[in-house]
Amino acid sequence: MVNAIFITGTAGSGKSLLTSRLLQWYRDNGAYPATLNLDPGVVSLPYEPDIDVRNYIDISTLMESYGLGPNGALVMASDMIATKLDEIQQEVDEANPDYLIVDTPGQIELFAFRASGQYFVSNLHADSKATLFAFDGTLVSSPINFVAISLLSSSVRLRLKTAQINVLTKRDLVIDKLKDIMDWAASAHALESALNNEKETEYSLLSKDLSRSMTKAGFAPGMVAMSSVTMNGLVNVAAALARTLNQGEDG
Ligand SMILES: Nc1nc2c(ncn2[C@@H]2O[C@H](COP(=O)(O)OP(=O)(O)OP(=O)(O)O)[C@@H](O)[C@H]2O)c(=O)[nH]1
Ligand SMILES: [Mg+2]
Repeated sequence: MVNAIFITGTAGSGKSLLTSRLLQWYRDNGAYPATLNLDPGVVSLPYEPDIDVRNYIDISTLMESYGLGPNGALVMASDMIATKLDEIQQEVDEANPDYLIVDTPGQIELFAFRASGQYFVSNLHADSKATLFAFDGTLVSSPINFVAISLLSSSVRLRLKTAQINVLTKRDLVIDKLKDIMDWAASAHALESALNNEKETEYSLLSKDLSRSMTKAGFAPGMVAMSSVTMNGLVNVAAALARTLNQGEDG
């Protein structure tokens, strides 16, 4: 039974550290997890990936062979991820983990919004799949920003088409705002009243319209808060994943 968990989120939101924490959490709980690094451009990781796209795609070779700059090479590398699916699938099948934790590229647009990432997520064979979207706690500084990141989360869901869990990362850094943020996530009413108090009327109106549409469309961002430093909330992330992965199985 391979459960694939795709860790997505804005750049620097804590995806890689969360990958390492989930890996440890599953190990500590007697499961057999494995990690897959899908970021061809990453230089160092807080864990030793079991499967690594960098073994198949090398940014510096692409730069030299095609005369590309670092960004061009990164785009090309991202587009090549899909072409390495068979080899990566073979490694996954050989490892046959209970949980395959997939760390995705820092630049979310290179993974979620180009064809390659979507192809990879939908064609990887796994018994159950879920996407975790990391809301960087330090970016959710206002209700308007909260809506803006929720839109990004919704748009990742539209692209990857898997069950999705929204996770507020770095909760240790936003303790003062935590209650507000969790209220916005839990209640459309709380979010609207917070938006009503914003000074930028034009933007708060737009944010309200957008959040209503997301709520209506079932994109309501239920949220789990966690910290990869204190580990507070990690158990809730694992519980949300268990629920979501099980639902995937039934459906
Ligand atoms: N205080 C605190 N810092 C965190 C937490 N999670 C991650 N960080 C820090 O945030 C920075 C980015 O973390 P990463 O795990 O590399 O984030 P990422 O999303 O993988 O980054 P990219 O792949 O480059 O987009 C690092 O300096 C981490 O140590 C957290 O829960 N609390
Ligand atoms: Mg990373």
